[in-house]
Amino acid sequence: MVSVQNSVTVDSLNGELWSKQRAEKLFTLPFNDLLFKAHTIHRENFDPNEVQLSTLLNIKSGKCPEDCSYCPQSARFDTGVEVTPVLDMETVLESAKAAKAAGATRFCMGAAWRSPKDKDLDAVVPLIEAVRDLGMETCVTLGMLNDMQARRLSNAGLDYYNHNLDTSPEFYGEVITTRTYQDRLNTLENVRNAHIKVCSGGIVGLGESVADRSELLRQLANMPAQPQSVPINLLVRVEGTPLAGANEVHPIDFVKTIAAARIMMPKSYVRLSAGRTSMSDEAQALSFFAGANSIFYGDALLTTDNPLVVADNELFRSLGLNASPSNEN
Ligand code: SAM
Ligand code: DTB
Ligand code: SF4
Repeated sequence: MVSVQNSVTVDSLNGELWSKQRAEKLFTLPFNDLLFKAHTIHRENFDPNEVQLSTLLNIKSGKCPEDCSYCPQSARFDTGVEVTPVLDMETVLESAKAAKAAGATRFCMGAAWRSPKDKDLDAVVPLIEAVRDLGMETCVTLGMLNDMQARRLSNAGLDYYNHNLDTSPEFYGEVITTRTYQDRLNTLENVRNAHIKVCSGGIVGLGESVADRSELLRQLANMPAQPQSVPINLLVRVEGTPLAGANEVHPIDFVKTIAAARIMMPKSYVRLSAGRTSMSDEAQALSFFAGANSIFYGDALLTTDNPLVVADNELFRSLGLNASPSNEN
């Protein structure tokens, strides 16, 4: 007789902090055990057939002073990315309305700034208010924020602020030298204190080890409050950036990272983020099974391509997935 094991020994911790050892252990589990655990936790907390859709718009492109070695928008790398001032209201609203009509519930505006100046916020605040008036959730990612700036965005009614940790504290210095890990944690603290929901995650494929992936997730999971949204990006290897030649990530290793994120942050929306154009439908399906329940939806990310909306709609149809209805997240 075959005995079927219906539980695995690593449990999510109720309110306790994740130790390094316990987090790393997730990555050593047999794949089926890891996925079973992650999917079980996913079902306990979410409708397993629902995916939240966020659409991105780059409202200020290129010429960023930072040296993030993955990023096509850094002024230090020759990537041919367009340089633009902040987009006007009409262009932003047209894009947000199209995103809403296509089924997105959240509109995320990104700007290639190290940190916004107060006059930059003068331009962004009306955009947040106008997108909000369309009945969409708003998210912006503008770089580092001080306490006052976070409060200003909160007063404008901003729902989410995206600011990624990107990788582990140990590996971070290999990727970015122009701002510290602590700078990032400080921004996230300012965002939390201003009662804006936190969207924070990282990138897989920078050349990091499995221990670094585990440590990134541990940093996120052990925050005073776990981020409401956790984007897991697969590196988009852009010609001209120092990481253009980075090694490919095996899809199974990517899915393991999604599963560990689900287990360590049971109630967070885990977003299958950049890099989907290089993923098979099967790898995406496994990611949804492992607990991903949000995507970037729309034909472009910030400067690079995303799967076409028609292709995503077809993928959803074949998997029996539904878009989350508006204002439930
Ligand atoms: N400039 C702001 C900042 O860095 O805080 C906001 C925009 S920045 C482009 C937002 C995030 O996009 C980065 O933190 C990184 O995680 C992700 N990202 C940028 N380039 C990427 C790439 N080539 N592949 C995957 N993710 C990328
Ligand atoms: C996030 O974690 N990923 C998005 C969003 N937050 C801002 C950005 C992905 C950028 C991919 C490269 C590009 O298109 O420039
Ligand atoms: Fe600038 Fe953000 Fe790109 Fe870093 S990730 S170079 S801060 S736009």
